[in-house]
Amino acid sequence: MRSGGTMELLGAWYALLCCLFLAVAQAKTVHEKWDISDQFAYPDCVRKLAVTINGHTPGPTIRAVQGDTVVVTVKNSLLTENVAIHWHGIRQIGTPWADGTEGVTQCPILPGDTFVYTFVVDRPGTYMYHAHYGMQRSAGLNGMIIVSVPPGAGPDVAEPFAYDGEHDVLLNDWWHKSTYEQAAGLAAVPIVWVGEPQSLLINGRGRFVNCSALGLASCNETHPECSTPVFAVVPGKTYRFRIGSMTSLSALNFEIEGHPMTVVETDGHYVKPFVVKNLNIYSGETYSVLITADQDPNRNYWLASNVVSRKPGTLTGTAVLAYYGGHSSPRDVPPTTPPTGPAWNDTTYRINQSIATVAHPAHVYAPPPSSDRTILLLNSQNRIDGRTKWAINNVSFTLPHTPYLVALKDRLQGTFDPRPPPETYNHTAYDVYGVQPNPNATSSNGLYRLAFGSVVDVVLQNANMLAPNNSETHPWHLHGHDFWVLGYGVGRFDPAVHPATYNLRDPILKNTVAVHPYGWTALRWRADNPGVWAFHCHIEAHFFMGMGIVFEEGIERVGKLPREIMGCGSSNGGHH
Ligand SMILES: *[C@@H]1O[C@H](CO)[C@@H](O)[C@H](O)[C@H]1NC(C)=O
Ligand SMILES: *[C@@H]1O[C@H](CO)[C@@H](O)[C@H](O)[C@H]1NC(C)=O
Ligand SMILES: *[C@@H]1O[C@H](CO)[C@@H](O)[C@H](O)[C@H]1NC(C)=O
Ligand SMILES: *[C@@H]1O[C@H](CO)[C@@H](O)[C@H](O)[C@H]1NC(C)=O
Ligand SMILES: *[C@@H]1O[C@H](CO)[C@@H](O)[C@H](O)[C@H]1NC(C)=O
Ligand SMILES: *[C@@H]1O[C@H](CO)[C@@H](O)[C@H](O)[C@H]1NC(C)=O
Ligand SMILES: *[C@@H]1O[C@H](CO)[C@@H](O)[C@H](O)[C@H]1NC(C)=O
Ligand SMILES: *[C@@H]1O[C@H](CO)[C@@H](O)[C@H](O)[C@H]1NC(C)=O
Ligand SMILES: [Cu+2]
Repeated sequence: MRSGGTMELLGAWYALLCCLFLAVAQAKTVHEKWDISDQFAYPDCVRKLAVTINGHTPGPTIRAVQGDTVVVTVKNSLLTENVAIHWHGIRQIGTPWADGTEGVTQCPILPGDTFVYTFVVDRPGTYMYHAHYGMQRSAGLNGMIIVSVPPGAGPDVAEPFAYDGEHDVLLNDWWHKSTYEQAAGLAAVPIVWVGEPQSLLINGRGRFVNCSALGLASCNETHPECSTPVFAVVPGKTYRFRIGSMTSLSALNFEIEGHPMTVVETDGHYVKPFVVKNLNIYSGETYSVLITADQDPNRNYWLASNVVSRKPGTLTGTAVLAYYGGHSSPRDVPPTTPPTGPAWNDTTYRINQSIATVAHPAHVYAPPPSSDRTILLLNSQNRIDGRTKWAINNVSFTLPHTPYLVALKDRLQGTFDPRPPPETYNHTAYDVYGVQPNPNATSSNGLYRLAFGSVVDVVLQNANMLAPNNSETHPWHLHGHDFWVLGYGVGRFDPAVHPATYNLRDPILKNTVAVHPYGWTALRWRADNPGVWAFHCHIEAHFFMGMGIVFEEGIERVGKLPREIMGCGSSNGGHH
């Protein structure tokens, strides 16, 4: 559902109709046919070339029921650019080749080629999809995946909350420079940083200040693609807002003016409900919140998206919550100024929300009480040959030309660095608050190999950047798994002390988690999904600069690889 004009016309009963429809429909296979092309778009009223799906950015919302098979036929109609699409939050159990991660699980889809992604959505929840090739996600190739609970589901699956209607909110940030210009700048000596976004988008719409007053020739403030999204509510009803963040850079704070939100789901897992005035959401995360339309129905209210964790240089992204049945019209601009969110640098406020996010009491999946292996991952900003990079334990990640999945399964030699990364990195000597005397690092495409079925703990350790007194938030995303979030801490992680503070009682399962400034975040999961899985910072520029690693597990259990994922590097796909 793309909100905006459609919502205005269809009114509040749309959501009810939609839920009725889902309860009746029991499709076993959901087919999507996508044509990927460059199109001029006006997401913030300024014309820009965007990578679109069937002409749109964001792309269509995929709606399925738990257990359905989703088949997406992707035709790459870009003239000169490759494509790969990742299904963010879908674990791809039994289909590791459908993960859509270029260089890890597949070769890119070449211009003119068609590739079919087939996978099962095995869990209800709120998920997303996006390009996983170069910095293509930033160019607009993204959207939502909504998997609903099958009718008559048992208590282990059924939602432990009720609502009358639903709205979907995809948050994003947006730049006017092309992704090529951004990528070239990031790789330049000295670096040309992408800078703060020009606009913040809600369901693909925003507003770049007052661009016509600025005299921008490419500005069209009456273009329908940048009309303000409107979310309709009926007084007294309770709504589920499914919120996802696809930002390339920004950590966001989302608020619905005057309507406290009860957090009930994140990344497909039910949360022990807690109430917030506004919600911090990091790139790659999804949340469901409930609000009740219990305010004065004779006016409208703002939805607001604000940058946190970085000093904001972008106007608040806005949309309108429109009450039906009162004296207001969906087009009425709220009489107030949009909420500005919490102080951008109030890290404690954001850590509080992270800590409050635990499993719903009726949906606790207890983690194994101990792990077989602990991997400490130091996140640092470094230099290599004068270029600014991000490194993990002093190694900056580069993608190989042959996808690991093919290289490992088909035992292709010499396609990546066979030396495993230095996993027993000595953190004791590293001052996480200081500027490093020697910022040089190395780069590698070596990967971590996990014993199949073993339990692994990963502790992500944040640190100071190249500049003094500066540490950012990094949202880390794991492919192929959900992990238990065992704990957060500030300062240097001490393996002799901090594991005793882990939450082993009711930790939330997630696929994306924040590593707060100067802090650490501890995760645990079982390496039981045969395949090769990327684990990386979800900030597009950071992954581009090397902030990621790759895990292999159970490669010998992976079924026969489809030839379609091959054809690059040493993987010739049978074209002898
Ligand atoms: C809108 O444009 C005017 C004239 O160029 C400028 O003075 C004003 O600061 C702009 N407003 C914003 C919010 O940028
Ligand atoms: C702005 O976009 C609308 C809708 O496409 C179009 O009708 C109008 O002519 C455009 N205005 C300008 C100044 O280009
Ligand atoms: C946040 O930044 C403001 C300036 O933008 C500063 O005055 C304030 O002390 C900072 N607060 C914290 C908690 O660092
Ligand atoms: C964080 O939570 C603690 C305990 O609930 C509370 O006392 C404190 O005020 C909160 N801090 C912020 C900045 O929200
Ligand atoms: C860091 O690397 C640069 C080359 O990029 C070299 O000139 C410099 O000496 C190195 N610094 C140290 C401390 O090794
Ligand atoms: C780690 O570094 C510290 C400080 O330099 C040193 O005392 C300690 O022996 C090192 N530990 C290992 C396992 O090398
Ligand atoms: C990182 O690697 C570089 C290059 O090998 C080395 O000069 C530097 O000392 C290492 N830094 C740390 C903190 O281990
Ligand atoms: C960094 O912070 C420390 C302690 O908070 C302060 O003494 C120092 O002046 C700061 N340095 C810069 C460059 O801001
Ligand atoms: Cu990052």
